[in-house]
Amino acid sequence: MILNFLSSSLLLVALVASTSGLCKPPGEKDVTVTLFQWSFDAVAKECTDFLGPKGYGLVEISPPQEHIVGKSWWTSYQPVSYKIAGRLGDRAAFINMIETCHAAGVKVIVDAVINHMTAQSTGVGTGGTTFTKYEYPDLYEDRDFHTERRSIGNNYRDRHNVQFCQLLGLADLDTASEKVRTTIANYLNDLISLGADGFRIDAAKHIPADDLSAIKAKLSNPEIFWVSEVIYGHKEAVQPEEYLGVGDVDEFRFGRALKDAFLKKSLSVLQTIGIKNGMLPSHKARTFVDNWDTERNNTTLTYKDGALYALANAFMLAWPYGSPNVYSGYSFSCQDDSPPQDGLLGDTTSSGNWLFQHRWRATANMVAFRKAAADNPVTKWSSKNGGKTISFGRGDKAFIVINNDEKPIKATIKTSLPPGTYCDIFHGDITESGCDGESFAVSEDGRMKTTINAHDARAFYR
Ligand code: ARE
Repeated sequence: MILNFLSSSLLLVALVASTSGLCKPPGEKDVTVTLFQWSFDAVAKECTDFLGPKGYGLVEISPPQEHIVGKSWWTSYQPVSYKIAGRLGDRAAFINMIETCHAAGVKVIVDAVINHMTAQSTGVGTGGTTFTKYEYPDLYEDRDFHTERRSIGNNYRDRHNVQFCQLLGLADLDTASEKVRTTIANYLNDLISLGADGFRIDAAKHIPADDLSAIKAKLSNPEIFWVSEVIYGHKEAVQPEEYLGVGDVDEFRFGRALKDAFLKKSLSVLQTIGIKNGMLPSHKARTFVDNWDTERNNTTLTYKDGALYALANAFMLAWPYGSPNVYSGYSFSCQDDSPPQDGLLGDTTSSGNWLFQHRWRATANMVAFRKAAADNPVTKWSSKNGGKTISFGRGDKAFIVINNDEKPIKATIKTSLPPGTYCDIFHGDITESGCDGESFAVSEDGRMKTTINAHDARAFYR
């Protein structure tokens, strides 16, 4: 029994080690933050004030291009032209954001909406461009769109339907066409010329992977970081794995599995998450607890789950699978609620409904934990209390204990850390004068005595 346990632990450690640290986003820091619908000016300020100092490596921004006019956030997913002229800021603000973020050591990933244009029969975009659903001046005309002009609806089991019909009724670009490919590549090349470090490809599932490869091959930097949004669906015709040849892929199963584990209160299943359950290979997977779609469709935990949400983010950042993307959005009561833009533009300390999840102390400090853990494998995994309390180390560099029980737990834990005193960064910061929270001692034999509150954690690194 003990031998069995030991050999399965060793196998797990070997698997984690072999699937991590191969080919990550650009730069040595792999944690992204998505600042959903933040203005370029606000992103720039955040890069300097917070993201750089806290060690975030990349920031993903919402679509920058001209889009349909309207209050809801999702207007930015209906492009009218590829001018940088949406609600987030103009070209000058975009350039300033990239320069400022780069100076702070933060790379910029742009959300690229290239599967479709709008669903409106006619209109004038945020940048003043007049369009009809199938005519966009200097970009596209009727023949550049797929001719089956019906909606995909809910039929995701038919590949043709998914890739040649219209997502949500949006005019679907014919990405097999050389002209369309070149037009899209020109847009992405323009962003690269302004300093963009990578792209999130919106609705990638609806563009054949070969078409995306052909577009990527036309880029001035065909090796640029690229992550395809391909939502996993059981028995669907188009699967995320098809897109691994183009770049990284968003792993939606990860966030769903976290929700399942934290709500069912047994975290023991997390011992193999990303490893044994058919998820994408670690070096190609982008992980996240939620994004703007999943927080609205209840498939993942969200800010509304409070402590559980913070614990899930901590687990994601501590676990050596994929490249984590911390989501940061705003509170909403209706799905379509528009972003509280004005509050953020004027002053990033005023909040409106902005949530600043990436600034939550525990989450922000876990970015440094991840950096310290580097490529060290999982060690000293333990699941106790009926799976409600787990702990694990990342070699002798970092250690975390998560208690998802309704009540506090007092424990003497065998850690992976060398003897010494460690600051609990889940609650405190390491400052120049030391730890401004609680510190705990690790004895000669690696044990630590501590109490972990209900739905809480303690985390340490060196
Ligand atoms: C809005 C209105 C619609 C209207 C449309 C056109 O809400 O009622 O028909 O405009 O007038 C976002 C919003 C949409 C919005 C759209 C355009 O979420 O509500 O539509 O912008 O303004 C599929 C795709 C996946 C996509 C999701 C939403 O595969 O790529 O649908 N996600 C991205 C973005 C979204 C964005 C778009 C794409 C469009 O992240 O924010 O839409 O650019 C299963 C399948 C999934 C499928 C999912 C939902 O899980 O596996 O593949 O996701 O169902 O249908």
